[in-house]
Amino acid sequence: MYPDPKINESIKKVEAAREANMKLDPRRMTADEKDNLLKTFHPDYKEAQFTNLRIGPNKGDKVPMELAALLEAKSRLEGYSVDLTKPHFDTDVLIIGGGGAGCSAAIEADENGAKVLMVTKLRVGDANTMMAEGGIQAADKPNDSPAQHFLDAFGGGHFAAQKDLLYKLVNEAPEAIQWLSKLGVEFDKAPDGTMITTHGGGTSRKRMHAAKDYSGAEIMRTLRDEVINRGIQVIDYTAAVELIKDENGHCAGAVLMNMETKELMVARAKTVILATGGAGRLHYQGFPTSNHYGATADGLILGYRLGARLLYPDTLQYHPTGAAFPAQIYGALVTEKVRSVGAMLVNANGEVFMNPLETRDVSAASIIRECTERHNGVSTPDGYAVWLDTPMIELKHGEGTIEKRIPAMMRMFAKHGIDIRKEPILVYPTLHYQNGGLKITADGQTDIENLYAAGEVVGGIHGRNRLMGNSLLDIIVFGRNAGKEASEKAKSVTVGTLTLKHLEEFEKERKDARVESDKISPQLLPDYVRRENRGR
Ligand code: MEZ
Repeated sequence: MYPDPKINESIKKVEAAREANMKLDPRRMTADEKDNLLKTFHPDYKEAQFTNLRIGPNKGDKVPMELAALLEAKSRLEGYSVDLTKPHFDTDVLIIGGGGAGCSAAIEADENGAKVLMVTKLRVGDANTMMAEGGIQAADKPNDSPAQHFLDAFGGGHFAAQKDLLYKLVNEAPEAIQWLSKLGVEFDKAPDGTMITTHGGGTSRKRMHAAKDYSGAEIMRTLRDEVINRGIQVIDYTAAVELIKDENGHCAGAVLMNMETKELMVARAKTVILATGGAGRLHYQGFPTSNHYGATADGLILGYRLGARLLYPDTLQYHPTGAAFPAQIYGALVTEKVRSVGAMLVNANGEVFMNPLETRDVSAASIIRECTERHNGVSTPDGYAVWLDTPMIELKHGEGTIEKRIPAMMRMFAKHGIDIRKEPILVYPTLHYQNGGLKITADGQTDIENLYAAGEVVGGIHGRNRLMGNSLLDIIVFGRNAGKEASEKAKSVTVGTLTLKHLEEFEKERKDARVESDKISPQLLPDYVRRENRGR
């Protein structure tokens, strides 16, 4: 039930047009139409929202203003003297981050016989992986191939993906699904035992494997259990606040901070894996986010200060369908699977204005155009939105489909009195994913020797736009890869004398570039303090 009479008037138009709309097969946009749409309406093209970095390995490059402020900020360690001579922890592989990539890395490093320490600023499993809904891609059906998967992802990412990384992603995908299945992930299956697969935006074959619409939670649950069952050492509520080098300039550990007591500790490690996830909680351009509470770009800051380059830090993903009503779930993910199983995007007049399975950047820009330039959005208490006509799903596929295929969506809206089987839902783009991040080689190593990275903190695997289901895939493929490579490398590493000299060099660079801000980073937690209450 929607309380607002104007919203209900619009619903009547959606209902009146539903039958005719269901027969439509809206054409895909041409490449030129997409380019023009993106340039005019996608947030990545709002030049005033970006700035050029003044310091560090990406000096001169364009990044979102909020990220620049953190990349150019002071170290949290300024004013502290940290004794590096008596480390509190000594390990082969230090993993920073307890999400899907971190856990996959930990499992493989443990499997390879390494001593592993995982630290996480919240709890293991508190991560964007847990929030992923619609599925994970893998070309493992007879009508599909990794080559086809590559073409879809390369085109969807505007031909900017690092080819060697994307090649690895798609070729190792079928094995990743097998690995997860063996660990205990319950993927949706047909009565004959074959995996049920669906389309996502920009896929030419049905290759999305899902566990209903809580695929990420199912994967995260399984990985977390495996980490715990193996007895891998995990320290919760402990953030990395700086990386440490040794006298050879190699990464050799991290300074850790207990999130509650603020106590500082030193972890010495032969190799380090950054698996800190994304940045949605920086709320670029004021967008709401579908991200987990901890998504504050910490890994980008830690790696950058050590001297690791970023790739495509100017490109973000706005998921086309964030919940736009009610306010309690504003920005929460409404999985793309809702469109995969048959719902169409419809404007305030009940008109279908785009093919529902365009790629994400194109879909988001198209919704923004509908609400801004074309004035065809539904007015909501928080702005504008379009309809996702969910009742179409059961009209197309029969009663019970919604409960069976997208039960989490049904529950999320039911809590607020909206029955998505009978009523459409209001959606608007929400900040969902960071396409850019730390540059890595195919063995998972950053520019800094012995510093590896995996998961959303990495840039370049997907180019300038990621397809649905390739992120759950990348945390598994590249998480495992980093765990294997870092643990293998650790066998031949002798750590030299630990140093934080790079922080002095960074501070000097700040001064020389006249960076005057007093901001400190990594941020660690979102900044939700009301401005008017500051200082009270
Ligand atoms: O890959 C994703 O971001 C994903 C599966 C999201 C979704 O729409 O469910």
